[in-house]
Amino acid sequence: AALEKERTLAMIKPDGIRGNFTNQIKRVILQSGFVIVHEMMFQLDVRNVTLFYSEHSEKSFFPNLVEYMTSGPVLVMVIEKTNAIADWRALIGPTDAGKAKVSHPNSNKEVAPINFISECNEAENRETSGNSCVEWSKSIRAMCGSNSERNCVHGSDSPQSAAREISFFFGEISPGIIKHDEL
Ligand code: DGI
Repeated sequence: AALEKERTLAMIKPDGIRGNFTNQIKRVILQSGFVIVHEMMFQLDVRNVTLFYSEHSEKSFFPNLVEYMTSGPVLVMVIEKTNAIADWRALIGPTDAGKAKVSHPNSNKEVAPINFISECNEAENRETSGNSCVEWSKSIRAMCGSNSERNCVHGSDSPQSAAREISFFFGEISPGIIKHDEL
């Protein structure tokens, strides 16, 4: 079972698209052993964001989250490899991109692909996933994110959310069309 391939949802959020980080992020994805199974750009609207982030809809930051997520197109990808869900979460780094940047003031540095990081001995500022380890300073959010509000990428956090989020964008809908009533 440990060798079974897994799929997860990866998204480049509007700040990542605007900042021209798409190619760098996709290169890291491929160099880290993922296959990009589907990809599509979407312009989300308020209803899409409210459904996608329904667990946050009562939070004080929700209006900001909606404004951010609707501020431009997003690139949504289904990516696949063994341990994809945890490995992609490790690769993107912490929700608060500001934390990731603490030891990484240069936001344009290259991100290290997950398989190339073999040492990770520090107790803090790192994310481990199985045998893989990503230093936050080399994470994708360190490269292209700003803070906990604008963190440039998304990744499903569990098998349940991966299934829900993949079908949100790619299940039972015509490509490129989000039918609000059916989500
Ligand atoms: O799964 P993550 O994206 O790492 O984190 P999450 O599910 O806790 O939050 C989803 C998004 O909501 C996150 O990427 C940005 C936004 N968010 C989370 N916590 C805060 C936040 N936005 C603001 N302004 N303040 C927060 O504390």
